Amino acid sequence: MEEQEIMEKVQREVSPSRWRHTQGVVETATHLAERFSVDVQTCRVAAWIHDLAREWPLEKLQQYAEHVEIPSGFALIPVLLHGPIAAALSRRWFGVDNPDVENAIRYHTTGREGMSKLEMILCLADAIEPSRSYPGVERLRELAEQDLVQALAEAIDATLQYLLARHEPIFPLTVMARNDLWRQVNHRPSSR
Ligand code: DGI
Ligand code: FE
Ligand code: FE
Repeated sequence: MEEQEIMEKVQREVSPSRWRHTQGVVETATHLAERFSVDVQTCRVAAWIHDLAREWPLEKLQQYAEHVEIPSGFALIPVLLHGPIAAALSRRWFGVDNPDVENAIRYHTTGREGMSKLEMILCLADAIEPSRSYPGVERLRELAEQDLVQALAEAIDATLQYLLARHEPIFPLTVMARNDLWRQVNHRPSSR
């Protein structure tokens, strides 16, 4: 399906403010894809679709969840369901046939171990797109120009701090993603 058609279909599923967020994620993901040599068109498609189901009522999410593959444990934290559902719809509604796109959408809220560059870009773009505003986002935007892995590691730390401060449950994949990214940052050959 053409990008234009994907956009129009997604826009029908979300509120105006969520649509502005989605446009921001596409813009930021495009920039990061160019910066870090990932296919721009693939990134844009993943970004358009990522929050398609973000505002669906819980009953609708749970109904769809019965018919699509949901990673283990996601159903315990309902806000995580919109990723795997949008991932499944990327194929069913839009004919996307790309496991990397599906994984990027599926895991965009949590991250996971062994993320591809596309997965990292979507997750980071989601956190730093222009309409996001939270303590530290400016530093993340600057760091994102230099270092995709460290910027995402710090973005996930910020999410974890936010969740801890609110005594929210922490999903284990988020912790595993975080540890994996910091391991990569700390085990890189130094440039000295
Ligand atoms: O869909 P968005 O709002 O653009 O952003 P998102 O998909 O990254 O995150 C949606 C929400 O999920 C956000 O408020 C943070 C929350 N979240 C992310 N990881 C976890 C989590 N919530 C819980 N309880 N546990 C997690 O591990
Ligand atoms: Fe989301
Ligand atoms: Fe989002």
